[in-house]
Amino acid sequence: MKYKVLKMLKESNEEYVSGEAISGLLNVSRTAIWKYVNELKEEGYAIESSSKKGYKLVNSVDILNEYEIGCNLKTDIFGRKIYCFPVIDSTNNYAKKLAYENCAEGIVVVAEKQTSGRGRLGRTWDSMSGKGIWMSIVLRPSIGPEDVQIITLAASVAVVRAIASATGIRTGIKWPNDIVLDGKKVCGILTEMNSEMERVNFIVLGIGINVNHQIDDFGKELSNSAVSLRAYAQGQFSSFGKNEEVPAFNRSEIIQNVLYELEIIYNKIKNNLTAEIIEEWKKYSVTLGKRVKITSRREEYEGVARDVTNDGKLVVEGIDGAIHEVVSGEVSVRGIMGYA
Ligand code: BTX
Repeated sequence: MKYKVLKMLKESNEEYVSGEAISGLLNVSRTAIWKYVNELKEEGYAIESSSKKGYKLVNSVDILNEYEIGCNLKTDIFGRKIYCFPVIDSTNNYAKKLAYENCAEGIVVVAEKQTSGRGRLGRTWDSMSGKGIWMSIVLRPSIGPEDVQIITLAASVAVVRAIASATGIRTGIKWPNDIVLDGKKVCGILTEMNSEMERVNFIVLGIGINVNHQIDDFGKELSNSAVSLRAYAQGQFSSFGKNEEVPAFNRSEIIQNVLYELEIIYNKIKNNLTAEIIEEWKKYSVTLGKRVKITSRREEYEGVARDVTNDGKLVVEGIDGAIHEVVSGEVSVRGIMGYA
């Protein structure tokens, strides 16, 4: 009901709407409307109240909730049910819980802040409040566990496209799961699965995008390796030092675009069009052709990243000339000359 009130206020285009009109249309008391308006204010909406004229929504620049994400969503399945939290341990954990409870494919979990955001291989993901997109989506593809790698690569292509269409910023992909800008990480993707020998039960696709951070928001540890879309747009990392003020990006709009692009690319996977996805992935790659160091539990070697197979493995030519096909699950890849 709260969001029905919000919808009416938005539709009035910054004109006052009387409490009477809202309560008449929604069939609830004026006291209840007053309560909903207060809840909306707590979520960050600027709503002016006048005892004579009613309520007026002044602005709502970058607020994350089910309504903002859902209202312009162009998908059929992805994000049709959205859970939004002000704080959560990890959106991947909650999405996994829903998946175990048999939730439908395409359910999305979003949080303003994560207290235990996770990266790959036990690493942590810094997920400060109100600045980024910390989201997870439940997938139930009919593929075998050996084919899951393609999901991560496809998701990176979708994120690159979504960021470009929402903000105009062109990002690159570092195999397997990072989206980068000027050699710094702007987004990480964590694909976790639950499977049997032959088939995948579900996948939780976690996506973390740094959106509106200022350079100082990243602590000492990350200040050289992380970037946000806004900090990049402001030129905070540019050697030209332009440092312009750029308004905050609308995170809901970016999420809508991510879900839209993900659904398109996921349908390609379902229709066995993975070669197309890999072709596009290669266009955005910042890894191919670069010297890399591969570290796994068993071995460590250097070489040149030559190609990506149609099932998403990185083909590395070792310095001894041996060709390796690398699966992302257990390795860390480091660019030797810069961030590849
Ligand atoms: P990753 O293991 O490739 O990257 C983790 C590494 O990246 C960390 O060790 C740190 O050096 C660096 N890092 C940590 N936080 C940030 C940040 N905000 N920006 C840039 N660099 C950072 C990448 O793993 C996968 C991350 C997925 C995050 C999403 S958020 C929603 C979902 N829930 C959850 O718990 N994880 C995923």
